[in-house]
Amino acid sequence: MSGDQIRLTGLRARGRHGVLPEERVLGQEFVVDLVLHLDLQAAAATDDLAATVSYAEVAETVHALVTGEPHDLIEALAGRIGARLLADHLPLELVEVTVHKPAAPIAVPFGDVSVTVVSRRDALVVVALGANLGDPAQTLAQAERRLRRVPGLRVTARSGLYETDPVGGPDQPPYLNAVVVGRTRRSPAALLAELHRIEERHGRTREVRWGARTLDLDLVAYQVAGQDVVSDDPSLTLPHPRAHERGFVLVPWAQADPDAVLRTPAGEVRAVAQLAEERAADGIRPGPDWPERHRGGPC
Ligand code: PH2
Ligand code: MG
Ligand code: MG
Repeated sequence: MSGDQIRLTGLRARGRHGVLPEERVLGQEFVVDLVLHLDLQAAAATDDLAATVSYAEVAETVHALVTGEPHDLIEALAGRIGARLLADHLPLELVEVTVHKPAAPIAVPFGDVSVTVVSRRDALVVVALGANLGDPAQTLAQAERRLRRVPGLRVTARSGLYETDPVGGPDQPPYLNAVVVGRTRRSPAALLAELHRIEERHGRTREVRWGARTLDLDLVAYQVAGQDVVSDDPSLTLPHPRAHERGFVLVPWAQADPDAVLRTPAGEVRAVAQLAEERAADGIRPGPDWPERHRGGPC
């Protein structure tokens, strides 16, 4: 974790949480403290609210949950708050929610009682790799190793390498394509920045649209609890707006994750394996094996 955090403490509201019937009727004060873990480097550098999470919005969400539907346990309230904050605010990676119940029905004198529940994001992420300049097999293998080293990303599967006819753009050599699937606590924006860093390390410059490139890493899908996160942000459209029609993404993706689903731009949720089958004839051929790690030196 980056170590960056936003702390919001002493949020007070009346609620009716508790096991005893009188707690449901009368209500009492609850106090919430939050530690929100997220990468704040972009917000610190750009002074842009869109790069972080608004603590005012967070406070309103928490207030609504404390004053809303009652739970028996403050553990349940804390867990609910954590889950809602992660769902509503993509930059959040981990949330520590402490709920205090200073007027709890305890028969002996006490100072305070509180619980802390830690909720982590665990999104499914799909990255498409492509290259058609230099030594594409070595490049993709090295990119895949670099993906494995991205903090907060756990690679769970990779496809084989596929040789594919170029789609769109100027006249250019065939591509090697592959797909890597993983789980992550990082936000889509933070992951995209990591992908750009890996592209840059391979000499990638952003020039001709759909033109030849040493390495292209696309964030194709980011799914939470089995559902695609949808983003219309022009710097990161999710799911990738053309993934559903690109054989060079669908065929390797279906191989890496035969149960994958994808929300199309029309809003339909489709099985990736089925979409892949419809595109399998679009100039997609099994490519070479993944190269072994190059150890260098004479043999
Ligand atoms: N990427 C493109 C454009 N066209 N064609 C193939 N076969 N493979 C690619 O990865 C690819 C493409 C833009 O990123
Ligand atoms: Mg691309
Ligand atoms: Mg790209």
